[in-house]
Amino acid sequence: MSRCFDLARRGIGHVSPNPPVGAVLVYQNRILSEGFHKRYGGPHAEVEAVNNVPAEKRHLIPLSTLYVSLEPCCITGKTPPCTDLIIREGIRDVRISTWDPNPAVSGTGLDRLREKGIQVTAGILESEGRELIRPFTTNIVMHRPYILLKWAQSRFGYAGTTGEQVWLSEPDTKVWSHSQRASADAILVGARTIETDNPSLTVRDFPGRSPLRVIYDPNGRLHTRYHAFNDDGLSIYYFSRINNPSLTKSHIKTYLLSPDEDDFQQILKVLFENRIGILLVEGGPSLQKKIIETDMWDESWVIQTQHHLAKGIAAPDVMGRLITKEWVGTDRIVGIRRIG
Ligand code: AOF
Ligand code: ZN
Repeated sequence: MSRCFDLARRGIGHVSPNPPVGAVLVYQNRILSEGFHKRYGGPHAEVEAVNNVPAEKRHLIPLSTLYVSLEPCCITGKTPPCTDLIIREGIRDVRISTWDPNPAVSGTGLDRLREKGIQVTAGILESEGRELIRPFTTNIVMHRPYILLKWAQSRFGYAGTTGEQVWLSEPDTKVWSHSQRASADAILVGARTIETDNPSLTVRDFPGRSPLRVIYDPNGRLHTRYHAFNDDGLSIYYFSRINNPSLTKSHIKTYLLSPDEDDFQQILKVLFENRIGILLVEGGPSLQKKIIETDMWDESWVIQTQHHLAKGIAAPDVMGRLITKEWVGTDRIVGIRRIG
């Protein structure tokens, strides 16, 4: 099962808003084949594992045990049900980590297998299996993207100064930041961050795809000369309360925010409808503080630097459960999860 998790992780950054899933076929305590869900809309892990069995060993499939990190699906989505494949291949022993939170599958996938007399074992390394699909579970249950907040702060808790870019973290931390960008489907920043930092919001220092860019400019101040609006083939979603004529470009999708509903809620709704499973909010501090106040976040990643900045804009303050602490040079990166 641990191997299934390792395989599943290779899909992170490519499968959302589907869950990352890994599968291993084992014959007489040896791995016969492996597979993982590689891209959204692509074959599921079980299909990959079965397809990866060499032709001369296909007769061993019915004698093998299938390990999967997630309950096999029993629905026709973009791909056919994995339960049908398992039954067709004559596999008699299926072991999973955790059930699928998708209400269309949840428990029914396992029932389908059991009805056919297949031996099913569930709950292997379950907490790790559940952890792996956490963003997917939030998407399915809460009908919104999984929300990550990230900021850097000085040793005195300041995030920057008004109207002027201050680089707080170590150069090596940029690699970590870009790896985090690569695992998100979209990245959101407010207008002030665009004006102050003029970020590109792409993944450059890490191998991976760049997320879709989401720009929140309630008062319609921005223009297309900022890097974030570059036409580099990636979608850009622009949210504003007013129509901004300087941003009418074919590669920019503009959404007018209604005064009747909270701006962030409206943004989340549009993003979720557009299959954004993981949203990274990189700034600025006032947008992040607002999000924290409304409790609409899942994880905060704080880069605690040694920078001496002692005035300016206070970094957000967040309460939650500490999940990780890691060092990049003299920067300490702290991951905090919202409780509840
Ligand atoms: C599995 N194995 O590797 C994954 C599963 O649209 P589809 O056909 O890709 O189906 C998506 C649903 O399938 C998704 O919502 C989740 O319930 C399940 N994901 N299931 O058996 C896999 N990725
Ligand atoms: Zn499936």
